Parts: sequence; structure tokens; C-alpha cells
Amino acid sequence: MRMNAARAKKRRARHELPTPVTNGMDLVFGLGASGLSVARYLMRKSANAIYVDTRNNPPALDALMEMQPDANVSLGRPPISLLRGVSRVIVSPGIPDNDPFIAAARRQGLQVVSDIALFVAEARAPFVAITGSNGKSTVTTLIAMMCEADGRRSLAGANLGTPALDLLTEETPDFYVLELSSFQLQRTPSLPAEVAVLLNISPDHLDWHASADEYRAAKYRIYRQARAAVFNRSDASVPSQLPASIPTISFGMDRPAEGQYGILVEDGQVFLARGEQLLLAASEMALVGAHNQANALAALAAGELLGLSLSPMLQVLNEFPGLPHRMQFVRQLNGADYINDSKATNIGAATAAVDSVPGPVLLIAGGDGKGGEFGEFAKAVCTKLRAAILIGRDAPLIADAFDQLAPVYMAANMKNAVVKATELAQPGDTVLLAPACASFDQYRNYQHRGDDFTDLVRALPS
Ligand code: UMA
Ligand code: ADP
Repeated sequence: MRMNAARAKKRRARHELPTPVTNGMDLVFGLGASGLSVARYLMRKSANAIYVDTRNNPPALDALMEMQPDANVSLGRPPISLLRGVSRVIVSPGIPDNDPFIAAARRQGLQVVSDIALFVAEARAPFVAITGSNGKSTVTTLIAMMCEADGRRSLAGANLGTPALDLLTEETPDFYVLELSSFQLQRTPSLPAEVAVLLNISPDHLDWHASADEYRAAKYRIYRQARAAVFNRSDASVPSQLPASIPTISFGMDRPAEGQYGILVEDGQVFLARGEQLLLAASEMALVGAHNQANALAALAAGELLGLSLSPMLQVLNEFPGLPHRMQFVRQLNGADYINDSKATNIGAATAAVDSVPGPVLLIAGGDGKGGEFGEFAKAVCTKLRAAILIGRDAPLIADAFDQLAPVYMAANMKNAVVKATELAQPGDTVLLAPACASFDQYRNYQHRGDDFTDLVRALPS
């Protein structure tokens, strides 16, 4: 069925079904950034597909129709009959595995894969794969910068920035550097990473995964066909997940054994170290916080396994100040620092954020808690808080967790939260946006939330 952009708009309202298809057809589920990258990939291969999205106006619909005006598109909840004649379902990471359409595809024995599975089959250069509950984007960026600093061409993307399949349209680099989510890993059957990095695992995405164990198992998949691995030695369950006879390097915040990465303290000064060798004083890193020391150690270990030279890697650590919305200093007002850590979208990240700033802290938190539990979080951070100021859908849940542990204020929105924090802040305090929640109940994404906070803080009268 032919469909131009104008007809596509009509279809949004009518939810037409596409024409029946012949055997061997792909079905692409999800028309966001990754779905569009799959569409581009299939077009490059001159392969036809059915495109499905449960939303009436998915973000990439117009771009798809411009690229392929006769594309088969079905909007709204897809009927199971759409699977007739389909051999493979390529699913956006945003669609949970318990989606009835995905479950039906599996029951019918169809392949259900991520865009990363397609990338792996096509990539003509080795790739580094990075996962973890927190620190993925920072470490992915560090490794890509370290490659460049050592004169190797690298292309970074996947869960961060450019979708993986779009990286294939650029000149083949020396290394691809891929940030991978648990969602992507769960649907990628084979992942022969040159170096696989698992940074840490703490509770997250319990609204997507069937259980905490399933989330953990998805993260471990990063190692399954890896040719070399970096692992966090503080997690005792990881070594049993590493393939036998591949080179591995551990990192951790303790004293490192020979050939491993860790922390040494000399005359009260903290150093990144490899075995007994002092590499760089933590105070010389542009990134702040103990969590970023761990990230730096993981990046150095991955760089070593890629054969990068030490000196350019250290130069990167000396200069890279971090990505936007991660512990980003906004301003000082009346002696209090205001920091935007909107990317702290889970409990582990928000705990690390509170740990990394001087107290007392006015913590602005809340949003979509993704099915998480906030009791441990409240216990971990409460002693450092002057108050918790809570916003968003799960604010009542978080308020319950802080009951008796710290003063709590409920705010109707970010503006009220910033005003309240300013009222309460004393000289030397830190006002920290570290929500421990996703933003989707109130914002388009974490960037939108961080920008709102930043604009409101900048607009406060001096
Ligand atoms: N959705 C529907 N119906 C559909 C398809 C999607 O309701 O038919 C909704 C779902 O709530 C879903 C959301 O739309 O969660 C986004 O889905 P999408 O297909 O529009 O997503 P993409 O734009 O393709 O973005 C995805 C990743 N999003 C998720 O995993 C939720 C992006 O990671 C990633 O950058 C992009 O592919 C390119 O690879 C974002 C993310 O939040 C940054 N990731 C999670 C995280 O980092 O915690 C894992
Ligand atoms: P991700 O891509 O996994 O979300 P980022 O590098 O974007 O990770 O960092 C997101 C937030 O997670 C940061 O703002 C910080 O609050 C927290 N964080 C970063 N690295 C770590 C780490 N190694 N351990 C715990 N928390 C971290």
C-alpha cells in the first residue's frame, strides 16, 4: 500500500493495516530513533519491511515516510495477524519483553532481535561493548576519546547518541565503541566484542524486566562471546560469568593487585593506579566524584586491552569534564552550589551523586521510579541531607522512604522545588538535582528535565 506523508497523517487516525506480505519479511516494532536506523539499514539492503508502532504519532514516522513514501506502516496496538508471513521481528529497546505482540512472535518461533544484533552481523571493525547500571555514557565517551587521543579512529553510539546501525554509514573506524542497555543485550544472541566492559549492577528497570535476576542476567550477556573483558572486582558474582581463557583486567576502588586497576592513597592523596604504579592523582582528573574514579579505571583497563598507550589516555582523564546533565555545575548562589545531575535516573546513580558532593545537601528527587524500592536509598543518603524536596509521580513513595530519616518537602513541579531549595539553602550547602527516577512522567527525557532545572536556577535573582 502506498502512503505519502499526508496519507500517513490520515492513517494515524485510522490505524489502517498494511498490505499482506510474502514470506521472509522483517517487521520493525517501534518507530523511534532506533526503528528509524533499522529502516535506513533495510533500505540500504533494498529489503522491505512492515513498520509497527503502538503510538498514533511515533517520533520517526515523518522521517520514514519521507525516506520511503510507500512504506507499510501500522499504527496503534498491532493485531497478532500482522505476524503472518513475517520471519524476523526487529524490536525497539523501549518495548518490554512481556509485550503481547512480542510474546506471540516468540510463540510462533520467529526471531526477535535488537538493532544491535543486525549491527554485529554487519560491522567490519572490532567493537568495544560497555554496559552497567551507571557510568555507561561516561565510560563510552572516555574510551572513544582515548582511542582518538592515541591516533585510532573510533565511532561511539548505540544506547548513547547515534543508533548503532547509523554508525555503519560512516567510514569504517579502527574501533566502534558501543554503549549497550540491558534491553538491547537481552535481544542480541551473539556479541563478539573485542573488549566487553561491565561497570556495575544496581537495581533499575524493574518496570521492563521480569525480575532483578533477569536484569542482572541481561547485563552478563555482554561477556558471552567477548574476546577480552574488563570487570568490577567488587562484584563477586561476575568472575563466573567470564569466558575461560580470554584476557581479563579488573578495576575497583581498593588497592590493585599486579596488572589490575585500582586506588592507592599516598600521603593522604588519592591516585589512580595499575598495580603499584601511580598513574594520576584523582585531583588531576577533570571529572569529580569517587564514581568517576571507578569509571576512569574501567576506561583505562579497556584501553590497555585495546593496545592504547597510557600517556594519551591519562591526558584525556586530565581534560574531559564530563557530559552535560551529569554532575554539571550550574552556579553558586548565596554560598550554595547548584548541580544538575538529571541523568541520575536510578537509585545507584543518585546515591553516587550525593556521595560525591560536600554536605549538607538539598536533594531534588522524584519522577517515574520504574518499580524501584526507595528504602535503601533513603538510608544511604539521609545523614547528608538538609532536606529532600520531592517532585513527580512517585514523590509519595519516596516521601514514605524518607519518613523519620530526613525533612521532606513535596513540590508540585520543578519550579516550586527550586524555590524551596533556595529558601532552605545555607552557605556551603549543595542543591543537587539527582532524581533517582526516570523523567517521562513530567518531561520528554532527562535532558529536558535538566534544562528546566538549569534555566530555573540561572533565573534566580542574585
Ligand atoms: N513506545 C511505545 N510504543 C512503541 C514504541 C515505543 O509506546 O511502539 C514507547 C515506550 O514507552 C518506549 C518509548 O516509547 O520506552 C521509546 O521507544 P522508542 O522506540 O521511541 O525509543 P528510541 O527512540 O528508539 O530509543 C531507543 C533507546 N530508548 C530506550 O531504550 C527506552 C534510547 O536509549 C537509545 O538512545 C536509542 O534507542 C538508540 O539506540 C535511551 C534510554 O532511555 C537514552 N535508554 C535507557 C537508559 O539509558 O536507561 C535504557
Ligand atoms: P549511564 O549512561 O549508565 O546512565 P552516565 O555516565 O550517563 O551513566 O552517568 C549517569 C549518572 O550516573 C551520573 O550522573 C552519576 O550520577 C551516576 N554515575 C556515573 N557513573 C557511576 C558509577 N560508576 N557508579 C555509580 N553511579 C554512577
